Amino acid sequence: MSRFKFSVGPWNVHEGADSYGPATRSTISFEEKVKKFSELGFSAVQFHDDDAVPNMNDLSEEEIKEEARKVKTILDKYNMAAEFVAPRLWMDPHTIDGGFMSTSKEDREFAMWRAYRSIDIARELGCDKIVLWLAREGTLCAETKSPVWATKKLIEAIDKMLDYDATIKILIEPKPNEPIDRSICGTMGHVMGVSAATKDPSRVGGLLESAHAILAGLDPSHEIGFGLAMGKLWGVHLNDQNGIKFDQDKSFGVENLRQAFNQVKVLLENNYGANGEYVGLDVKAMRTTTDEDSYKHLENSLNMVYALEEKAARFDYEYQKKCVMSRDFEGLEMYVMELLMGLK
Ligand code: XUL
Ligand code: MN
Repeated sequence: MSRFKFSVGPWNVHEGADSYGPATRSTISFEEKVKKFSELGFSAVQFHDDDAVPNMNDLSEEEIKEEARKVKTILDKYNMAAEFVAPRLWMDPHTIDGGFMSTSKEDREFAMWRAYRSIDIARELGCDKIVLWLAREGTLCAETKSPVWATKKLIEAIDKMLDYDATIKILIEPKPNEPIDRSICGTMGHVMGVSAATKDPSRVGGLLESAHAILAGLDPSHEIGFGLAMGKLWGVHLNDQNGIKFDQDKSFGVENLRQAFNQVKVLLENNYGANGEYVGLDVKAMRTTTDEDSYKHLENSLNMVYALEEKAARFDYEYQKKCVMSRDFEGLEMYVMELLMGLK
């Protein structure tokens, strides 16, 4: 039995299209995905605003809420919660140069409209978390905007969201790059700095994705640990990433087992989930994956977490203490490797 509750987004079961090629799998309906997620052992769904309400730009505020209520009915049918809503600002023609930090005032206003609507949708779905993955919020051409101005615009935008709803929580999901060149809020440290600068830091925290930390050249378990130490790790996206290249969203633990083990270990040691936080799996199937295997990467990732929870439960803290006292770090390192290889 896992100590965690798991969540997943509809985008984690996708058709396989990427920048270099078209789809390789057929489309699965939202309801079918939710049904399968629940069968696999997930207890919550994550949403972008337009995952819940497609074509929302064409709808009135009331119509958007009405559509969201229909989605809530589907969630209820399968006994699934909604974890968060994230405004998908990077796909829209209004946000070609970013959203909250766009150089266009009109586009910044559009970004706020989507943020407010995301809060409305979250409320209809019964959740109090908004995730900001700040895609396109930065510079492609460094001289186009001041990083000082852009950082302040982000803080301003978050303050407006906090004003709009007195109990909503904002989780920034930091990423150092992709699809833009230089981002404004690249690590958990940045997230904590931005949080502290808002009008209510107690409602602004972070969601750490393993791959994003790796893209920043950092160890995800330390990013997780930093967020936990600040009491502000309110979500995680576990996955894996083979080095500093394009965003891969690989199944959890398949590239770096020791790093994956340490993520699970630090979450367990700090009782992550005690306040209702979920372990999200932001993983994507490979393009070569067939229709029949559309969910295999999710099953594999769940099984990796379960297996690593078992390994963490068997971790010998007495031996660890002994090794640390005698500075036998070589011994401790080999112990971890043997534990992970099944030799212990
Ligand atoms: C992008 C990413 C997103 C966010 C949600 O790298 O991780 O899927 O998790 O917007
Ligand atoms: Mn993510």
